[in-house]
Amino acid sequence: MGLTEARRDGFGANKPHIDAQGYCGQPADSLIAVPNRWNCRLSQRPQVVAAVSTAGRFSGRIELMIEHLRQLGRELGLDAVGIAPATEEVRRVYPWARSVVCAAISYLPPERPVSNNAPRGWVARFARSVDYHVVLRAKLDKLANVLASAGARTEICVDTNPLPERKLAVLAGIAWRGWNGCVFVEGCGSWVALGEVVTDLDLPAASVVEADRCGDCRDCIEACPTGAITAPYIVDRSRCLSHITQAGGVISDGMKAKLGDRIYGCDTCQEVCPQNGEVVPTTPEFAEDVFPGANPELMPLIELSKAEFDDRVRHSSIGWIGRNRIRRNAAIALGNVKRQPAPLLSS
Ligand code: B12
Ligand code: SF4
Ligand code: SF4
Repeated sequence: MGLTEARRDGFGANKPHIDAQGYCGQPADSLIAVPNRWNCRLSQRPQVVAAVSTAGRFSGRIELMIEHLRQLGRELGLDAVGIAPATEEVRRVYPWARSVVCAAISYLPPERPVSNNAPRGWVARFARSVDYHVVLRAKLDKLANVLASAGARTEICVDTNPLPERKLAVLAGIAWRGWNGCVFVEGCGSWVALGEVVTDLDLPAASVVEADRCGDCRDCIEACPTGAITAPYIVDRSRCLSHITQAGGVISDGMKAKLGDRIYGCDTCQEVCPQNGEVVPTTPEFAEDVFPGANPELMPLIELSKAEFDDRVRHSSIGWIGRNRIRRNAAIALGNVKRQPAPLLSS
C-alpha cells in the first residue's frame, strides 16, 4: 500500500455478525483460531489508516511495517487500526513517545431474552462479556511485537487514565466524534473499546476523518436521564449514571430514581443514537455473557456472600468496583424495579 494516499479500508456492510445463537453469518476470506463454534470467518479488513509518508530514512521499512500491522490487525479481529502522532498528553506520560498505534474493537454482545419474571438489573454492553481490557491487550501485544522486532520501544495502553483515547482514535483517522461524547467507527457504531501501542518510532500519521455527523439530531442530549450531556461532546461526569454506578459513596435520592435498573454503566445515549441503528455484534470473544451477565437477578446479587463474590464476580468486568458497590446498586435497582424503598443491606 502506498503511503502517499490516506487509505481507509472500511468494511461497514461486509462485517460478519453474531446473532443470539452465536452464529456468525458472513462469508469471508480468512479464519483465525477461535473456539470451534466461533470459527466464523473474520474477513473484514480493519480500517488501517496510514497516510502521507514522511519519506525518511526508514520509509521503505515503515511502509512494510504498517502494512504488516494492518494485516495482523485484520487477522486478530480488530475493527480498525490507525496511527496518531504522540500528542502533548501522551508525551507527558511517555516523554520518549513519537507515535501511537490506535486500535478499536467492537464489544457489542448479542441480545438475549430473559426467561423469568424475577426482579432483574441491567449491565451496560461493554461489561457483559469477558473483560475487553484483557481481549484488546492480548491483540495489542501482538502489534507491539511487530514494532519491537524493529527495535522500537513500546507501551500498551487500554483505558489508561491520562491518555485521551478518544481524541487519539480521531487523530488516527479511525473514528469520529458524536455529541454524546463517544467515538464512532465505521461499521461498529460507538460500541467500540479503544486501545493503543505507544511507540518511539516516527510513523506517518493519518488524515483525520473528524466530521460532524450529528447534523440536526439531538437524540442523545434529550434522552440522557440526568441531562449530563451539557453541550455537544461534553459529558458532565458527576451527573453521568455510568460514573454514578462505578463510583463509591452514597447516592442521592434524586439520582437513585434516575438509575432505574442499572447496576453497572449506562448506554442510553448510545441506544438512542441513529448512527448505531444498523450495527450488529461481530467479535467472537464478546459473544458469551460472563457472570453476572446482561440482566442479573437482583436478590441473589444482594445476598452474595464475600466468598461467593470473590469466586464469581471479582474477576468479571464489573468486579473491580467491589462487592459493596454492586450490592448498593442492586439494592437501589430492586427498589426502583419493585417501586418500593431499596432494602437495607447487612454487611
Ligand atoms: C473517565 C472515563 C469515563 C467517565 C467520564 C467520561 C467523560 N465523558 O468525561 C465515565 C465513568 C462517566 C465514563 C463513561 C463511559 N465511558 Co468512559 N472512559 C473514561 C476514561 C478512563 C477517561 C476519559 C476522560 O478522561 N474523559 C474526560 C473527557 C473530558 O475527555 P474525553 O471524553 O476523552 O473527550 C474530550 C477530549 O479528549 C476532547 N476530544 C475528544 N475527541 C477529540 C478529537 C479531537 C480531534 C480533539 C482535538 C479533541 C477531542 O474533547 C472531549 C471533551 O472535552 C476513558 C479512557 C481514556 N483514557 O480515554 C474511558 C472511555 C472514554 N470510556 C469508554 C466507554 C465505553 C464509556 C461508556 C460508554 C461506558 C458505559 N456504557 O457506561 C460511558 C459513556 C459515557 C459518555 N457518554 O461519554 C470508552 C470510549 C468508547 C467510545 N466509543 O467512545 C473509553 C475510551 C475506554 C476504552 N478504552 O475503550 N467514562
Ligand atoms: S451514559 Fe447515560 S447518564 Fe451518561 S451521558 Fe450517556 S445517557 Fe447520560
Ligand atoms: S444521538 Fe444524534 S446527536 Fe447524539 S451522537 Fe447520535 S447522531 Fe449525534
